[in-house]
Amino acid sequence: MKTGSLSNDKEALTASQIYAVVEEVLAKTPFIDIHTHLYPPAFGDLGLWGIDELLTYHYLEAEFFRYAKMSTEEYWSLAKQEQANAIWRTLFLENTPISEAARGVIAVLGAFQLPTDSFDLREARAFFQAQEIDGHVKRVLETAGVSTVVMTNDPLDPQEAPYWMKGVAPHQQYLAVLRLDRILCQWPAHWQILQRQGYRVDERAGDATVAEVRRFLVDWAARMKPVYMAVSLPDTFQFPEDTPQTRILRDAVLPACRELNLPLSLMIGVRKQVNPAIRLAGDALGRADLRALEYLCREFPANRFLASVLSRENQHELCVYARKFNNLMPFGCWWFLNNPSIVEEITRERIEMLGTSFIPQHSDARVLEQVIYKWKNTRRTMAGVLANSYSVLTQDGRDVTREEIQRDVMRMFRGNAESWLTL
Ligand code: RAT
Ligand code: ZN
Repeated sequence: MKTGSLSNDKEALTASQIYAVVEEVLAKTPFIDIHTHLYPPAFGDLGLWGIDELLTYHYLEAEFFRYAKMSTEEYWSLAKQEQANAIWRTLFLENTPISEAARGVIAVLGAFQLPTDSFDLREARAFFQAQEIDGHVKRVLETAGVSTVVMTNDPLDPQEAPYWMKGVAPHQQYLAVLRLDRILCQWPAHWQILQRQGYRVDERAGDATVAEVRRFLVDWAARMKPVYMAVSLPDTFQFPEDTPQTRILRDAVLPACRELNLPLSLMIGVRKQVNPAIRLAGDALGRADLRALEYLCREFPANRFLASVLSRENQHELCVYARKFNNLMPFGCWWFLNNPSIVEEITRERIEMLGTSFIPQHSDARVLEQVIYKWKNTRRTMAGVLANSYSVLTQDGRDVTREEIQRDVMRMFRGNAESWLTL
């Protein structure tokens, strides 16, 4: 075992100390969660929390339909509490909750000392009903070790837009993101909304329309104060093409991002609604052609791109592109990738290829309390991955200190986000 001294007088850690120090630093560092679907209390019913929302999370609905005797039609006809009861009975009592999403509910119940194997949900419901929302938000974020969550805010979402229009008060711990899915991926179905707001646009999206879309984005950015713009793209995404999507992206979104000094987040690889019968749970994934990302990074060097790719097969290429383009920041192990075995693989690969110059994870939480289990899992996986990186480094002759571990963890879970999102 090596306990060599360091030139800067900082104490070198022994091999047996490394894991505990990494674990402790991860536990004590408040993370920035750079992509969620959470809303602060001022957004009313859009903010989901509590046991019924946790149980009816679409990740669990997908698993429920694998076991349930119930048809999808019957399930969708039930009230939310009845759906939650059915999922609890099926996934937590009749089966052992060992899947990632099911174990997550157990971890949340455990965090609040609620029963994890009770026959019904009475006690859990009573607990959540008794919470005052502002205090509960604070406690949940603190328990999760998260200082700040970044939202997903689509200005064309009919439920959400009215809150922004009437000037919803900002929440210190929730940052906005201008999400572009409807504008970039469903333009023919949404251009009229811009028209109704006074922008001179049409379905064809020629030069005049694109200039108006840019004006729309700048106006909405003034309203939302987003920390980046974002879009989820299919595995078939190509750029450039002769389509409204390319024109709007190239001539409205990218210039607006440059003007406002905002990065653009590209989440690539979703195959929407392969099974519409299970609704939000019905999306799948596909391997994408990342040459589109290569083109964007190369041809638009004044833009910064955050990128997350959904297919496991695209992860290595994403790291390679990040080595070629310093205007590209890989982030997160998204959606179907957010399982310990895959997170471990991807994170090791990223460290090996990029050091600490990436953002390892986001929660993608849709229900407030999910941040507790999702970040608990990330810290647990990360501890092993990082400890291993430091151990091999010491074996190769370079000692590590607590200060270096703190610097690295800060960088990956705060600093990289702070500098990219200019927080
Ligand atoms: O992870 C999810 O909940 C997905 O349904 C999507 O919301 C995805 O994360 C996205 O942001 O499009
Ligand atoms: Zn998401």
